[in-house]
Amino acid sequence: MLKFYTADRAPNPRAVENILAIKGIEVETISVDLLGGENRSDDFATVNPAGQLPALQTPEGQVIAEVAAIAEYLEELKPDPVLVGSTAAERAHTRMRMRQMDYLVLAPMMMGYRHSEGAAFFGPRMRIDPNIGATMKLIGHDGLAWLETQMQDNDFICGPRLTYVDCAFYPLVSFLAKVSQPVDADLKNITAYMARCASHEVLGAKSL
Ligand SMILES: N[C@@H](CCC(=O)N[C@@H](CS)C(=O)NCC(=O)O)C(=O)O
Repeated sequence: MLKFYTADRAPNPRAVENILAIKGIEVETISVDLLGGENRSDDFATVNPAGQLPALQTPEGQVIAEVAAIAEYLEELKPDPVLVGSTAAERAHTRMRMRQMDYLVLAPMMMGYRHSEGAAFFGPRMRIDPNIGATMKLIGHDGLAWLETQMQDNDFICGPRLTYVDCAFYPLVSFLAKVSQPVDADLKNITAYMARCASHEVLGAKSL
């Protein structure tokens, strides 16, 4: 059976939880104490040397980290319902959007949080510089403003299709909205999209 290393109320693990629930894949769940720093322990480094969650261990013993890599693996394991794409073009579109979200929105917003409100928590875990928090937030906001232009008439980030990009984007942006960077109400398409995800039976099932 797959082993899923996760933590309660953590947005990146929640992305994989969403994918597992939508695809109906059963896993053995192993809870890691993220707040207490268990994910940064020597013991956990033998599971995921990057020291982060989520991580998924295959029945053969390989550990896969990174939401996008886990999503692609799960899609090959159980293609239905489709969360990457049914054609080469759809799959390319999903991968393009995930890279764009990571680079333009999610990483800068996360850095904005870590280097400001999250500085005391993350300080012992990684290099923190309070001088860059505000700029990272602005860069993340610029990314969201660009995404706004791409969301006109689109239900989801890849247009009409719900994909793993939504499974990852929604928990991270709603967590960051709560603790650090609320989504600007002027971003009407994104505001409507966030409400759509909140009412989705899986994505909106548990809050962070
Ligand atoms: N790019 C990674 C991000 C993983 C990540 O940032 N995980 C957070 C939990 S939401 C974490 O482990 N934070 C605790 C830490 O870094 O010590 C992915 O896609 O999985």
